[in-house]
Amino acid sequence: MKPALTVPEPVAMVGRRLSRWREARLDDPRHSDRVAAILGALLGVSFLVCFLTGLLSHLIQHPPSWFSWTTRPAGLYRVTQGLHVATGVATIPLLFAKLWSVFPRLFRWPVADNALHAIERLSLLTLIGGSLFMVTTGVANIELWYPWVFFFPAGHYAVSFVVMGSLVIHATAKWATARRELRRHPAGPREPALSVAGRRRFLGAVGATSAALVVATVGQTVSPLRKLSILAPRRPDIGVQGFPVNRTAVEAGVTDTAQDPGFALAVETGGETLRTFTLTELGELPQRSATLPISCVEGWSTSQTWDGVPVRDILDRAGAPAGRSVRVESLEGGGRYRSSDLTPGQIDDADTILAMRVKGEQLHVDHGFPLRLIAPNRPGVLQTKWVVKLVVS
Ligand SMILES: Nc1nc2c(c(=O)[nH]1)N[C@H]1C(S)=C(S)[C@@H](COP(=O)(O)O)O[C@H]1N2
Ligand SMILES: [Mo]
Repeated sequence: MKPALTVPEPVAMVGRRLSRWREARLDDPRHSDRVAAILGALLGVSFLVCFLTGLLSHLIQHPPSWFSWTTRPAGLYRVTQGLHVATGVATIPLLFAKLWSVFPRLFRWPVADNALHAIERLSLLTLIGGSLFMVTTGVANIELWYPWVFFFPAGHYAVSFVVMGSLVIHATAKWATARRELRRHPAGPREPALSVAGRRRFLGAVGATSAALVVATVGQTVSPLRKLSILAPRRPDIGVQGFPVNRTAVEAGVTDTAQDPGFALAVETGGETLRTFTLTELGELPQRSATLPISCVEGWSTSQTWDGVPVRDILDRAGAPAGRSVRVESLEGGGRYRSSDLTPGQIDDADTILAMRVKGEQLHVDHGFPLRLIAPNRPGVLQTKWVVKLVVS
């Protein structure tokens, strides 16, 4: 076929040499079409699960008008976000194995056969670059390390679309070859027994690395595996009152205000205070006990038994109009997580409470004393601590 591009002879010569080097590599079973196809299929599944669970998490935290998130099952978000982090972690060895396996293929001559082929090859740049960006920022976030100038969720979210777009182009281009490779008999006539063994050893090692990484992190949310969770920074059973704290009262600058004896919760609407409740008054209202998880977007979670007053009852007693959404505000002066919103549907769930106690003890100030919002099926970032105000819209 005629090359699409004409280039000076010295460049073409280097190109041809690289091409020969590549052909020699491709005889190795670890660089074969079959390995590329198997790793590609596994990556396709892990990317898709990771993307969909991530998209869901984004929609729950920034709901557009057409989206509303249910309160039941109470632990659903814990599962979807656990899957998001676990598939992301499992992707890392698969991704590096795939890059290593197909590396010789990047050097082909001519670089592209036609314009369409050139676009497909260019999309590899955004696919590879974007994927590396996703796993690096994701891991840094799980490990509580934020060396970035940009806001992590916004960057991570935006680049996920670049990656998925490039992945669609790549999967379309490779579909026929991958299908053929995945369908043919594993030890087909074209492959000597030795290469089958080499290929299997390679894939086995990659799979084992993925599994080991998942086991070493998933204990942050799957409690029975917590002792194996050596790569996760938090264990669900370690922290004040026996569970983790992300942001302490000192960090949030609320140590004094949270422990002020004159503390009172206010219910407001349209800039007007409908009613205030002292802690004694709240303690005298009918209490509700609920066993609910905190499910942090970073992949750790912990289930606890909380006691407090349903938000619905507080609003009713304040004479607030029903069917409105409510902004829950913290004593914390600034910070991204100083408030969160409740929809009418979420307020109607009797387990949406302002908790004063956990495990039968008074809440520790690091866990949100005097009041913390806890509600079913909600990302941790929306379980506002040190609640001082309910603003009815
Ligand atoms: N006011 C306030 N509430 C907050 C936060 C915060 O930074 N400020 N952090 C949130 C996050 S990210 C999580 S996961 C849960 C649990 O965090 P904790 O471990 O700090 O209690 O509380 C949420 N509530
Ligand atoms: Mo969180």
